[in-house]
Amino acid sequence: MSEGTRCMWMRGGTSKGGYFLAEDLPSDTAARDAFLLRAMGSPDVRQIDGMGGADPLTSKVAVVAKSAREGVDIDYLFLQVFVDQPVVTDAQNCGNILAGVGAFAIERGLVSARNGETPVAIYMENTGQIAVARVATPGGEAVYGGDAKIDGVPGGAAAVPLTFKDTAGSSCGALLPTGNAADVVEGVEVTMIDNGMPCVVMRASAMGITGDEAPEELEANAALRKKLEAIRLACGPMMNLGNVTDKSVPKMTMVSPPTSGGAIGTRTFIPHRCHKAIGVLGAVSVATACLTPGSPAHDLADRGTGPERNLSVEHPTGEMTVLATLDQAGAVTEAAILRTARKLMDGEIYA
Ligand code: NQM
Repeated sequence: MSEGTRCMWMRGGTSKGGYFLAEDLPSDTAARDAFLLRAMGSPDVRQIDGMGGADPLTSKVAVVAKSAREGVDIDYLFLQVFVDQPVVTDAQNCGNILAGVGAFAIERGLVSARNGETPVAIYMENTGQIAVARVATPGGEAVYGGDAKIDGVPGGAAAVPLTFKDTAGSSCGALLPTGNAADVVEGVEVTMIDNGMPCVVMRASAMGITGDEAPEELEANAALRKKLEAIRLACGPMMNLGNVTDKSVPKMTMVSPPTSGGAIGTRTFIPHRCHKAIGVLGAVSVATACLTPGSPAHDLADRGTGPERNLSVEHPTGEMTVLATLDQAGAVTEAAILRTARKLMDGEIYA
């Protein structure tokens, strides 16, 4: 029998995936990626021969190691394992899977927990930036149960507040990689923006939809998908991302007026499936577009006032609130988001 590899399966926010210590995975990238494809059961739309859930949101991996960086506890590399293609990519970050990383590091003994709550400083290798996750640790142990609720996940769990600083230009080199708040691409006005996640933001009305449609209806709209992909492929090089044909960025967010008392309505393709909610850093980038004068999102959004803004980003299964801190010039300097996470399985995987 082949040997198993130690891993933990966790829900992080509205995503789910395998959490590994870097030392438990092959150090050679090609061997690691081949292993992860087998572990998830990719490429196969059903991922029947692996752990993946046949959705990009459940085909994710966190690779975690103790950090040698000053003031940082752990290093976190996010890997997206494509469902239907033999591709494993580190070209994007993931703020949802991030929500489980602190507890995982405590469980594996990389971080000593305090009694009460433990702040874990996490270096996000994909983008070279730092996030802080506050993990509930009563009695010095990571706990998952609690009353915090996030839309897109049934029931309650322990709160995991996440704080991001200085995420502008994480992958594109600048918050607005073209230097403009708005450009016209394929005849559609868009904002190309990166405040932690490269996103193309456009009005739903400009794409011929209301923005209230269910993800399944949008995925069944072949004309919409074709138009979105044409815009995405054109935006990739303009965002310093190169040819994005086989990349999971940029994300494509169509915005509309809020319908449930929030700041903005969203429907996001990530990039070929419609997200049932919205990504964490995706929401931070879209909220930042709402705060950027000249963006097609700006005038649609209920933006509030003052140096601290609570921007409720509506999505197909509810909302995600981005708490944005602005400097005097109106630039977003810090963003905080509430997530939860849950340990589902700890054991060995055979791949
Ligand atoms: O934007 C999905 C998710 C994500 C990414 C995606 C994420 C983020 O919901 O930080 O969390 O956009 O591929 O997990």
